[in-house]
Amino acid sequence: MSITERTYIMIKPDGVQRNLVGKIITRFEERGFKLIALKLVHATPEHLEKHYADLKGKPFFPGLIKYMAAGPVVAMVWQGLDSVKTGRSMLGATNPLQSPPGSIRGDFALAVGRNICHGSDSVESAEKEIALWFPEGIIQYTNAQEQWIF
Ligand code: RTP
Repeated sequence: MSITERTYIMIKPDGVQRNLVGKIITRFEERGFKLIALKLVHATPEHLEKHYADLKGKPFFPGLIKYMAAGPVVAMVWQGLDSVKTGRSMLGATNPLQSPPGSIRGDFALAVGRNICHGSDSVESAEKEIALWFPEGIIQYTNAQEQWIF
């Protein structure tokens, strides 16, 4: 666990179209994470199949790719202490009905196939996902106070 741990967080097409981008970003900002990359991307099915390669073969896979390709997503990298695990707990469970109030899915979503956001499930997945979604690399910047405020 380190203060420079990075996670890949993505607001899915339904989250974008339901105008939840600001609310989701605010939660990560207010928790204390640092935004180090962000862009709006309308991903191709081929790109999404790479992102979800581990799920190929699942019965919901074709529907998942169609859903994720239906509109732009917000691709983001957030940095901070235990960002991968904490990011997942902020999102809630995969099935929003099992997500507690206070989590993003628990507050804003109902269905597993429309769960508005994605978060990396391990540091290794985060590294792969960041490389897939930000092949151009990430801009580095320093907050003067970041060493003691988090
Ligand atoms: P994500 O990758 O999107 O953060 O989700 P996750 O790790 O919590 O869940 P995962 O098992 O990796 O599933 C990826 C996404 O596939 C959709 N899904 N649909 N039974 C279903 O219809 C079903 N199961 C999963 C969800 O959009 C899930 O987030």
